Amino acid sequence: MKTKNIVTISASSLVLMFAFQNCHNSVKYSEIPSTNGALGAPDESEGSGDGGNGVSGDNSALGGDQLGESGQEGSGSPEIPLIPENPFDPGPGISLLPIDGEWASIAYEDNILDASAGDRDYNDAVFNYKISEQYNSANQLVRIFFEVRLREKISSNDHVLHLKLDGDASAQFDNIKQQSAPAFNGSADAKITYSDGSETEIVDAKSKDLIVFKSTSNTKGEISKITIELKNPELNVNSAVEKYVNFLKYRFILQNKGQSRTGIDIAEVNPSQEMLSNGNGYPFGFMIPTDWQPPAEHQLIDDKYPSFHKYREWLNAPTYPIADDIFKWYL
Ligand SMILES: [Ca+2]
Ligand SMILES: [Ca+2]
Repeated sequence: MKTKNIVTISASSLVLMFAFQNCHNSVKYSEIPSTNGALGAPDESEGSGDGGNGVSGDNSALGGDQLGESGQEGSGSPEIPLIPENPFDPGPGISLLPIDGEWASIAYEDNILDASAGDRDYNDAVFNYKISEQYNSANQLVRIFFEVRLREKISSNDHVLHLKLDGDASAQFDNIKQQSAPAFNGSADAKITYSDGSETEIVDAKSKDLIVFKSTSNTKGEISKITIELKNPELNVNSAVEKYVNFLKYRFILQNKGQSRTGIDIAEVNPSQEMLSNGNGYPFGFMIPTDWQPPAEHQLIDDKYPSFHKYREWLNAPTYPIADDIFKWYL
């Protein structure tokens, strides 16, 4: 059973918009101005798991709002169909990452063969992304939508961005042994639509290599869209529709084309030493739940974000519960 941690931030005009918990009990969240709160503020009582019926009703209404808004106005969430194609979901609920109309980000330092993690400007490849999970009326996950945008690329290297759904990238990348939870149970088909209009359809996509970006050269600003159609919704039942997507299920891996047998995970999904530099403990990639502004070329991230060291130190020696400010270094 999933649970959510909701952390109230004192002395702040911002409202906590999403929170989640992974198997290590770490919590990461985003603060979005309350005026932007299309979903409304989370209820602190939510997530205890003992109020399933009430929470379900609440999310039904939520899903309807999101469908209408995004379907008619294209307000930014991935392409949630206004009339669901699945005959079993007349009143679907939607879980989002981050909130409707916003972007989250993943940022990479692209030379993982450099044990010191290079110049640590984390602008080598930066992507925005958003995820929607669509649930049917039985709270079964039926469809997942992604939009991924290349936000920045300041590197002489070219890259491929991969998405792995089964939590195991070890067959493709020699440096990745760490496994993570699969994105869903059962099988699914996928369709990827690239900015040039071309499409790739992938049958039984769960264990396959989904190429989200074929190249980061001259593709800044381009958007790839991915649709995952689950074949076994009955194996993916939540006690209630989650308001917030757990991004840890979706493993985006950057490949430096010049280092084809190595991959770079974000540290949240792969918290092992595989993704921390040997000399100083900097991660090679991380997630930010906002549209993040990376440092300038060759600017050390600590110079632009002086609190980054708190996050880095935590990655190198995780302790629980996590102090509130650890994941707020980017604000
Ligand atoms: Ca760099
Ligand atoms: Ca750079």
